[in-house]
Amino acid sequence: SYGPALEANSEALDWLARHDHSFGHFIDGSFTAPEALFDSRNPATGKVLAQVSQGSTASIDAAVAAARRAQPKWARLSGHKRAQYLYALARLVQKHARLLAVLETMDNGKPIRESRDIDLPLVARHFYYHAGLAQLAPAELPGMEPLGVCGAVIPWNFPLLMLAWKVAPALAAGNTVVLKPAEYTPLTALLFADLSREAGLPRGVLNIVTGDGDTGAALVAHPGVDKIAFTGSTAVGKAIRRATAGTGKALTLELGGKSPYIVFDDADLDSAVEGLVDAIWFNGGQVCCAGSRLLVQEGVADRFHTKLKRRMDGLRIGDPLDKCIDVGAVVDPVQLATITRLVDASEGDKYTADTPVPEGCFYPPTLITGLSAASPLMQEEIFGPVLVSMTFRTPAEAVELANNTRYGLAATVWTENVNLALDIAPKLRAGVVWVNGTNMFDAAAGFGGVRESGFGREGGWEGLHAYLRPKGKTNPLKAVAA
Ligand code: TXE
Repeated sequence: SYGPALEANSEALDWLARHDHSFGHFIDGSFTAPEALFDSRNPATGKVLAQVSQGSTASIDAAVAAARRAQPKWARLSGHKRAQYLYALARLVQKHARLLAVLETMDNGKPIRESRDIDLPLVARHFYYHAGLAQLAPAELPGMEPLGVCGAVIPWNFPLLMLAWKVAPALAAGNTVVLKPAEYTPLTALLFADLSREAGLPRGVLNIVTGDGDTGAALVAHPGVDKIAFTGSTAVGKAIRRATAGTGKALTLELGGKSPYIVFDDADLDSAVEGLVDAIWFNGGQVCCAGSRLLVQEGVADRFHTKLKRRMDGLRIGDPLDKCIDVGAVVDPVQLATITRLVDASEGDKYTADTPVPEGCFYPPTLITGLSAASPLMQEEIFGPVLVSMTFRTPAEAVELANNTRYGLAATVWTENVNLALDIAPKLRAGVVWVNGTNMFDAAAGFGGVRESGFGREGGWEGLHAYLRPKGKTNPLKAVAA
């Protein structure tokens, strides 16, 4: 299957070659000389795609300084003018969608079907939507001003989409940005930097500094940063909250999850199985809101598990550039080792999909049953293609089990009984509840968690509010008195 895949690759390989497979940071509108290079690999092949720079405190200083210089002028532009830049970015994402999708798949290991049909369209949609908000905001939100310089620290599971979630609203609201991509997947952000030049984005408005957690920590600690937007692990999110406590920095956190997927006995079981494939095997389960905890009503549990196993056996795992592949590579051997360790340590009954698994950084779709509600795999994020399952008897028990973790990102409910769905949805502690469907995203719908899944919303007007602050110009009491 590598034949056509390699051909599809050539545009991405050309782009890497144009940069000599070696990248500095993108600061003040151009790439800096590379510093302290480290490898970015294709997890499916283990091959080095390019080398990128480990950002030092000095590079963060330079990026923040550039963002500070650019911010007042960017904020003074009319919303209409800022929208023109965001529309230009959206159109360039569409124009280069194939190149971006292939590069994303090569850097991350996700199936090309997903990067091409899901990630890239959502990225473009995010920029289009926020171009609209940029135009409307001055009239709709009078008296609001941008925060200033926003630092964005993003994860590797949706590298370009997470960039879009942070960059589009920040720029729409009149902020400038310093973005730190994840160390496993920096390449599409660097390609996006190239596109931002093509769009004519004024220099300093978007800056990208690559590197690991130390680079992220330097950005978080920088006194010239007014807000941090973070998506990643709960542990790092908590560390960032501690690091920003006692400063005036604004903060939004989108963290981990152990989202319940609840199937009632009256559900359309075949559709619920299909939904579950999306919930836990989309992006190999490396999704913050993955429906990783199946709760299935006792009466249909055996039937549902049988159907599910049959469907698991049909999943095709392998070369992510092959259009027929359902499950690609795990992002990095470190993550693969974590998944393996967690599953091997678990006492449950394990079912492994009866499907060929290539050598290398791949993990088979796995179902684990027979765990207690308190067991580590029921409580903690695995972030891999591993589903845990429990049964329940009553709706009340389903709600209790669903809420029995420290997280609260998403929840999914399958039932043909609309009254039941409407009754339990408000009782589920989650930022979003999907009914008879799953993984439904749109730029207009604010996404985010409760409890240890974080706070703040991304998308919609509420997402824009996270990049603005009110500035009182008149005393409303006086205005009333007059
Ligand atoms: O995440 P990290 P990792 C979860 C998932 C996964 C686990 C570990 O369970 O198995 O986290 O993944 C930067 N200050 N999620 O280690 O470390 C880092 O460089 C500032 C869920 O990759 O949280 C990267 O850019 N920044 C999640 C980003 O934080 C720091 C997606 C995320 O990396 C930093 C990813 C620090 N001290 C992992 N330390 C989701 N919610 O979708 C690291 N970083």
